[in-house]
Amino acid sequence: MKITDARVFVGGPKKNYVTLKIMTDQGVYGLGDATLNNRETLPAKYLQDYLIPNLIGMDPRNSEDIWQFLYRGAYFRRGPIAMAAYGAIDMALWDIKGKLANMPLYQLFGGKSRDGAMCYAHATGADLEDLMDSVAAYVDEGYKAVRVQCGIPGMPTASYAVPEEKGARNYITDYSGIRPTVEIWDSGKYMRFMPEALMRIRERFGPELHILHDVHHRLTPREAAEFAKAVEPVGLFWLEDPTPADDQDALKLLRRHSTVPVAIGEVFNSIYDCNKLIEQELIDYIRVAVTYAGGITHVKRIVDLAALHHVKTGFHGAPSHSPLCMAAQAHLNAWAPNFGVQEYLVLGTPECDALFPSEHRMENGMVYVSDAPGLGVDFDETEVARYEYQPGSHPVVRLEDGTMWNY
Ligand code: KDG
Ligand code: MG
Repeated sequence: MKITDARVFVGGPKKNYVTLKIMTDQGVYGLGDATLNNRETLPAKYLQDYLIPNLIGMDPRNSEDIWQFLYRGAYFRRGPIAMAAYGAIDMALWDIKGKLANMPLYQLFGGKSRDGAMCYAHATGADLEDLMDSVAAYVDEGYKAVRVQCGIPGMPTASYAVPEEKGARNYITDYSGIRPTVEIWDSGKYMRFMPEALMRIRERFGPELHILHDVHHRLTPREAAEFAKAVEPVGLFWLEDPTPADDQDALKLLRRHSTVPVAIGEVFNSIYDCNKLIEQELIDYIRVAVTYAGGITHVKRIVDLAALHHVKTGFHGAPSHSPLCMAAQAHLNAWAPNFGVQEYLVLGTPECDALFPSEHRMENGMVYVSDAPGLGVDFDETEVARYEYQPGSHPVVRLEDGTMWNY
C-alpha cells in the first residue's frame, strides 16, 4: 500500500483550519489537522514544501516509522510549527489505519473505558454578575464543569478571554489583522479580586459544580503559590497555567504551599516539555493537544507516562482546534484509563458541520465518540472553497509601565 498524494487546505467558518488529506493507492484517504492558532500558514507551508514530497510512495500503515522519520529525520527537533505538521500527518495515518481495520480509533487503542467524556465550557463575564449569568447558562445546558474568567475591577483593559462589555461572550483571536491588540495586566489587582470572586461562584452554584480557572501564565512562582493557597477553600477542579509553562521547575514552590490541583501544557509540543512535571508529580492534569503535540502517536506516549504518575488528561480544546483534532481527542478520551476532562468549544455551527460532517455528539456537557471507522470525521472540499485565509492574532500583554508580559 502506498501514499499517492496529499493536499493541504486552509480555511473554515471564522477559523483558519489547516486540513491535510492523504490519498492512497487503495482509494482510502486520511484526514488530519495542523491548525496552529494565528500561525496557520506556517505548518501548511512546511507540509507542502518539505513533508508531503517525502510521504509520496511510503506505506501509510507504518505510522510509527513515519513519525520517527519525520521527527528524527528533520535533525532540528520539536517546535510548534513542525510538531503541528507531524501531528496532522500522524492523525491522517491513524484515520487510514482505522478505515482499513473498519474500526473506530478507540478500538485500536484498547477499547472504551467510558461512554461519555466530561467536558468543560468557558464562562466569561465583564464583571462577576455577568460571569454568574454565563455560568448559569452552561449549568442549565447540563454542563458539570465550567471554566470561569472574570473582568478585574480597576484593570485598565479587559484581560485574558474576558469581554469588555457585559453580555459579550468569549473572545481570544482577533481576525482584523496580524498586529495584536494590547492588554494591560496587573497581578496585584488580579490577586486581590479573584479568590473572593471564585468563592462567590462556589457559594452560588454549590459543591457539585466543577469550577476551573485559567491564570494564563501571568503569575511568578511566588505569586502563584500565594494565589493557590488563597483559592484552596474554593475547591477548584483545577488551576490552569498559574506560571509560564516553559519553566518546569516553577511549580515546585506552589506544590510546597498548596494542594490545589494544577493543569498545564496547552503550549507544549513534546514529551520533553513535560516529562519532569509528570515524573515529579508537580501537576495533576496534562493539557497537550493532539495537533500541537505531534499527533496521536506522540500524545498517547505522554498519556501513558502521565498514567504512571497519577496525572490525568485535560486536553486543550480551544475554539481554534478543528473537529479533526477534537475527534482524535474524543477517541483518546474514550480509551484513556487516566481521562480527566475535555475542554470543548468547537460548537456545532451549521457551517462547521457542513465542512466536517461527523457523528460525534455533544450532549449535557459530555462528548460521545462516533463508532464510524477511523477518526469518524469527513471533510467537504467544495465547502472549504468558500473560505479564505484571514490573518488574525492573540492580544499581547504589557504591564502598566509598558513592560512586556506573558499572554
Ligand atoms: O491559541 C491560544 C488559545 O488557544 C489559548 O489562549 C486558549 O488558554 C486557552 C485555553 O485554555 O483554551
Ligand atoms: Mg488555557
